[in-house]
Amino acid sequence: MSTDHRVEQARPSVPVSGRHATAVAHPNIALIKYWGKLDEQLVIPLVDSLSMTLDVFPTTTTVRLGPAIGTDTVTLNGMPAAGEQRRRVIAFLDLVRERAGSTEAADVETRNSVPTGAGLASSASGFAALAVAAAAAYGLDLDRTEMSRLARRGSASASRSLFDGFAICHAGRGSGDAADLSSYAEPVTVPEFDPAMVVAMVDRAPKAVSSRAAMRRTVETSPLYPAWAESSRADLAEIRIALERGDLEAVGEVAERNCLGMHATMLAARPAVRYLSAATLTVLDAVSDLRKSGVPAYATIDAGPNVKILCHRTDAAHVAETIRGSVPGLSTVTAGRGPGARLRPGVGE
Ligand code: 2P0
Repeated sequence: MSTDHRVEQARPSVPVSGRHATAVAHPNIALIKYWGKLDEQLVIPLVDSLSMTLDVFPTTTTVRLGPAIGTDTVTLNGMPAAGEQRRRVIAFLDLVRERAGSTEAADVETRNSVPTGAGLASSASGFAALAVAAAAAYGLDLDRTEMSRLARRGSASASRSLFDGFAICHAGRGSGDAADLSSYAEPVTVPEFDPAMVVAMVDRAPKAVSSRAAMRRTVETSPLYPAWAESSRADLAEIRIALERGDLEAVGEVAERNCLGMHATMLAARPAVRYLSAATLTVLDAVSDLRKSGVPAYATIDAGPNVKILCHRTDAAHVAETIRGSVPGLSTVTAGRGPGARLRPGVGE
């Protein structure tokens, strides 16, 4: 991937006046997980991660500026945002304003089509959309690498939602500005690899422990964390080779073990962080049974009980039906590889 190409991707695709802009971003699901921070303040991961951006559950965010807006307002799905959600959005706007040399307040309106905070990557699509919309509204002209660094400051996983299909987010090295510069996302170009991801909606409720608090506790107290972080490096090297070969079975095996290892680190934290529910384990059994019956299907689970199952597109309907049959009332959504965050054409002119 040449630098030129990344720069070209980065330019806003529509003229922007700097007064308001709307962006759309999709969640991404990590096949090699990010868990643990080198720097809490700058939101810098301790480990590399690799993800697939989905083509479902978009977040749409509009950022408006203007003399009539005296103070920042944040609306999420039509309701005023409060508490930590509001604080994180305003902190992000402050960062954009500082870079743009602006003191103007903003009106931020976000619509998530996925349950917020349920381990379905709403913060990834949320901060990717906010980064693209806020940068355009405040007139920041960033290339995709810079934009991914900016989105990372909202939520590290958001840096990966800037890109179509597969993306890697680099862990930080060093400290301060050097660490900030070293941690960004970039695309992993694998045009031949086009799997399905079946999302099993085990529970739509927001998680009891935020991923931010959970990863802090894991790094600080889990004796298993260093071993997982080390093994994750080997997993990343292996999955990149498997992706290039378009080998779904090898990709799935590495992704599943990387995820289960991450959850093992959390279970060993003190006190334990457990996102896996009884229904999660039932779905894992169903995925294992699918494999025994000759269907390649592999699970990955984030900071919540929901399970995402990687499989061939041609098997997706069968996989989804089998998974729905494993837990009463469970619904599924089948995703493919999706687009990176973009300004919505025709808005912001
Ligand atoms: C990931 N997760 O790689 C991992 C796997 C959840 C499990 O990124 O603190 O919301 O805002 O950087 O990005 C969830 O953490 O955390 C996450 P912050 P984020 O997708």
